[in-house]
Amino acid sequence: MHTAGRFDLDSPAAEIKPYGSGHINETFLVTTRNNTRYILQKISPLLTDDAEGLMKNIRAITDYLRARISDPRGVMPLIPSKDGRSFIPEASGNWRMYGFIENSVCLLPPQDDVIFYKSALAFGRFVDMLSGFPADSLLETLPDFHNTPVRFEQLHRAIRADAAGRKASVTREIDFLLEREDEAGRLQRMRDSGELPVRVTHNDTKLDNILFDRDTMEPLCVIDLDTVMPGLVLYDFGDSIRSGATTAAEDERDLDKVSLDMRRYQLYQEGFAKACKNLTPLENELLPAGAWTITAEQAARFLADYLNGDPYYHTAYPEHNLVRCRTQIKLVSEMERLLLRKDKAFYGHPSY
Ligand code: ADP
Ligand code: GN1
Ligand code: MG
Repeated sequence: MHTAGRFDLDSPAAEIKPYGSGHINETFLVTTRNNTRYILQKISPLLTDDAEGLMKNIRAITDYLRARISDPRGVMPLIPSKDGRSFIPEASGNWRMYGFIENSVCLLPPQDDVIFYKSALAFGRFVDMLSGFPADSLLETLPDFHNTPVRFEQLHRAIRADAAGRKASVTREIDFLLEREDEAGRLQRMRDSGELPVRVTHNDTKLDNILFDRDTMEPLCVIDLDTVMPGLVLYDFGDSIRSGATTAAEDERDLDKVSLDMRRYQLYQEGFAKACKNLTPLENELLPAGAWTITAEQAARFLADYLNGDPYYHTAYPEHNLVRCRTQIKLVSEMERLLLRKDKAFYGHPSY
């Protein structure tokens, strides 16, 4: 029997086909004989081997949200296995099932300004709504996911190992990032010292992790909950800016096309602060630093994966991760020019 048949579907699966464009998990659209649709996912083994803990977090978060959101399409509907489990471990990996949120669309950035503003409201509301959720009851299933110093340590390790023999071709990118390593660790140090509050955050706030209503184009549901963990709200803000307030795709080859769209930046900031009502003055002040930090971190993650021979991110061609790293580096430069130029700490860095 196919894995899909082991879940509690309304009737047997009639069709199963690959779906979506995520970088990590494998996603399939399942249509049953009754024409009901479901989303089947194989959780990447590189994400975590604690699928039990991961699914426990997702169950707790979705139950909490369901008690507060009246729209049944507003929360990811987990479908248990026939024997009542939240995932099925198989030799091929750990599988889970969600109900398909019908009449919804998933939009890839860059989109228009109105959509982007609405995504700020949706992600801001998500953090705001979870502010009453006990953060320490969540398992840290992906330890150090946005611990930027650890991400740079992983880059150092990848450089030392040079497993794919690619180091010599990326010295410029390595130098650019390592010059910024110390500054990139600043927010994590402020988290460690207690200056910045730890909240329940989404940690992967790309536009394509929101489903919009196809008719009204209003945000319906925040999806991709694997990374919901205790974290800094600045990274949630920043990841949306990194991925959505940019003028080009994450894997654009022509760097002249890659810049920071300041109008988008301001719109997002406005929407996010409106929806996430209790940002502290320090958090408000550090929003630009959040955008810069996660973009530098993402560049380091793509570069480390490239140096390691691309084990983590799905790639379509051999230099895909390097191309992605370069767009992030260009954005880091643009952020230094447009967002942080008054901050002395960033003077003197060569631009890209
Ligand atoms: P990844 O971690 O690989 O990004 P996601 O959980 O974001 O995986 O899912 C991949 C894609 O599948 C999404 O971009 C979205 O288009 C679609 N998707 C996921 N869950 C649902 C759902 N419950 N209903 C409708 N579409 C969904
Ligand atoms: C991954 O799974 P997806 O495509 O939503 C990654 C994010 C990165 C992003 C870069 C679990 O997101 O952290 O920012 O790629 N997710 C995980 O596009 O590593
Ligand atoms: Mg996703």
